[in-house]
Amino acid sequence: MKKRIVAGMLTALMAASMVACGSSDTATETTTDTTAEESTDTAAEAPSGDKITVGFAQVGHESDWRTASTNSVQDAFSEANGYDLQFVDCDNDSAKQIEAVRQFIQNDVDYIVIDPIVSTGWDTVLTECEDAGIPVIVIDRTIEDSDKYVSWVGSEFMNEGLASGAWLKAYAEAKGITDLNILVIEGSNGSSAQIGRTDGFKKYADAEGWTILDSQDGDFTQDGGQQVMESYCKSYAGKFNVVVCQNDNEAFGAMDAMKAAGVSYGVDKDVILISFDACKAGLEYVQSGDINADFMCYPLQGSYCADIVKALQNGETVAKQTFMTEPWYVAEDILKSITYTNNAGDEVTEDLIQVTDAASQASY
Ligand code: GZL
Repeated sequence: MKKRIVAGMLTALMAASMVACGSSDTATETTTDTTAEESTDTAAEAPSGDKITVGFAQVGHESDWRTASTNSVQDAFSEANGYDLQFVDCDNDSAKQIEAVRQFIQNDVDYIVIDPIVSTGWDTVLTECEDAGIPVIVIDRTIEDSDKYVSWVGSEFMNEGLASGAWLKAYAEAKGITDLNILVIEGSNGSSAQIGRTDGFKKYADAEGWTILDSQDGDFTQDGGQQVMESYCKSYAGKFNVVVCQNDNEAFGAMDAMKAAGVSYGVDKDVILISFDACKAGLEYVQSGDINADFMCYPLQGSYCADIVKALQNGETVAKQTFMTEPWYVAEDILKSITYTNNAGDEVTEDLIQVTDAASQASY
């Protein structure tokens, strides 16, 4: 017998979960680090032995981060754990992603998981999910134009951007660099990761009077990072001393382009190189001094997602938001921590982790 939450119950459940979120301690801050073992207890109690069917509409396959995210969700919703996972790689195509969700509704799945390529355009299809009585869980990126989902698990992207600005300010002061001329390679336009990292970093650039020479979309891919950086090396030759890549794969491409153009990057080189994600290969470049700082975005959200499904199966309310707690990695030990006002308006001091073998090999 399928355990279904009919539309009315789903609405009540969402209202309850929102009420639960009203109290200060339910927006659970989940401590994660690259050595953390994901919870293995993700086996579901499917009623009368039925598999629980889950439809997962994933952004695409653009980066190391995405591969780790996909593997995490597929491992959590495995057949051995009692699930029938319907997986769609939406290839960074928003129309395809909406179509995949509608197909899940047609397939009458028990739950839908979405990592939204972009933050808007969601309310219509989420209303269709609600009308069909299918709970939606959102992971990683955020949806800004609808709250018709029962829970979201992901990162505070604005804080990633703010932390990168706070670090650059402190690092430049420590190195005696006063004139910062910055090139930014953004992530996929309209994604909450791109929006938060851009806006957070720009808050510092505006406050400190830094010059952002250009900021173009590299689509979170290595090819994208390389193409944008090749163009930058021609247009801004000799004029820049900082490159900010909004994920590691863009940084890998940017490094290839700068090397070909004879521009050195990394510790005590022509260009300070900043990245996000802190995947294994990214941290190896931090350890070698090619990337000066890498701001982690934690991708292994599969087990958190499965825990939410288990709670819903048991009729429990779930937190509306679960934030990943993410470390910041650096190549040198000249700074121990950074202090900044985060997106919640709190002044926070966060440690900086100088990358060692242990950290780089433990990452995803
Ligand atoms: C961020 C995630 C981003 C990563 C990129 O949470 O959505 O998309 O930073 C990935 O590597 O492509």
